[in-house]
Amino acid sequence: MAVDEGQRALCALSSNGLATGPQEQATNYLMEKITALKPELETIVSQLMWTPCAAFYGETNAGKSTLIEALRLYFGEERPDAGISIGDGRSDFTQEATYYPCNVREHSFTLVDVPGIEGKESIVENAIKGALARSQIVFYITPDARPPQGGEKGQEGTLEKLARQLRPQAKIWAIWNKKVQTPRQFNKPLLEKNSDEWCSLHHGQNSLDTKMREILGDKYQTSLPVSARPAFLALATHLSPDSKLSRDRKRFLDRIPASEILTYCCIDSVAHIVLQGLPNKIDILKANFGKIILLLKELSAEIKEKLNKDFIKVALDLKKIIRKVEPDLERVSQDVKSNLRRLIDE
Ligand SMILES: Nc1nc2c(ncn2[C@@H]2O[C@H](COP(=O)(O)OP(=O)(O)OP(=O)(O)O)[C@@H](O)[C@H]2O)c(=O)[nH]1
Ligand SMILES: [Mg+2]
Repeated sequence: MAVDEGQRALCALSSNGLATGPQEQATNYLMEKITALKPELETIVSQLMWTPCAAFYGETNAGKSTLIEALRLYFGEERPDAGISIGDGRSDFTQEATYYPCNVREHSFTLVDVPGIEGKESIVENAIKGALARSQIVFYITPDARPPQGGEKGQEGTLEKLARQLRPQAKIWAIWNKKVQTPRQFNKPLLEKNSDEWCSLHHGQNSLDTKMREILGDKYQTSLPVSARPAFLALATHLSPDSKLSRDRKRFLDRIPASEILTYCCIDSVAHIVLQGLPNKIDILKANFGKIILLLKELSAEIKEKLNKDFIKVALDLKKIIRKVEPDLERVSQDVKSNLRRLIDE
């Protein structure tokens, strides 16, 4: 690896007889730093996400997995196991974050199924944290149009939990997943203006929008309605014929054409946010380079401070060494860059 070359360059310097006394100490110090840099860089690079992520986050049973299943089909993925991640109503069904890579035309991104926030804290907390840290968009999915409850007497309620877990996030939307049960419900729009649900989502001090904006500030965008299960059923053309999902699909499609179901369920609006709202590859590249450069800048500041403190007397001599090492460091940095580019291209 490129950093090894840097080490070799410094070794060569000391064996050249250039570095003696404090110079040798300085060289040793630099070598130590470069050796320590290697695993740190490797850890950072291994944690970087190269495709943008949209996380589906919220209470257990809200319909996160169902909505992701619907979106994957909407984005053109044909799978024999469609519907497999949908829970059966037991709580804590999904305990690990699951990452689903998607490709839509030139656009590559990942949909992240985050464990339910009411799952056993010790089991799911880290998985939730990791998934949110990687995502540039978060959808908070809720089956209830009313805002989440705050805790009583200093206890953490759902609202406080959201405020805590969503803090480092970029953009957040709330999605009200209306659990439509029968095709008869299609007689009315999914969300009627000025209906009780509409007011719960959008109107007044106690609306979901107001409460979410209070805890999340400008990162919060708005709330929108979907109905995940009928959308999934309309899109799932390859279900095994004797499954419950298949019977449910028939129940809806016997009454309403698939295209109408999809329009009613508002799956378009979520797909649009994913496609338009995620950063492009260049932005992701910039952000990832930024993280690496930050580490290098911190290291360089540390070295500078140490030089000023301990090696100022031999600074002039050191300058000579640095001039000699410069081309090697330049090569190391070029190699790191090209290795990273190769990683991204893979
Ligand atoms: N009727 C109806 N049921 C739905 C809808 N969306 C989800 N469900 C049902 O709600 C249950 C839970 O859905 P999931 O998608 O597994 O919920 P989840 O948010 O992933 O839950 P966890 O994985 O436990 O966090 C399943 O039985 C779904 O079929 C909907 O739009 N209408
Ligand atoms: Mg789930």
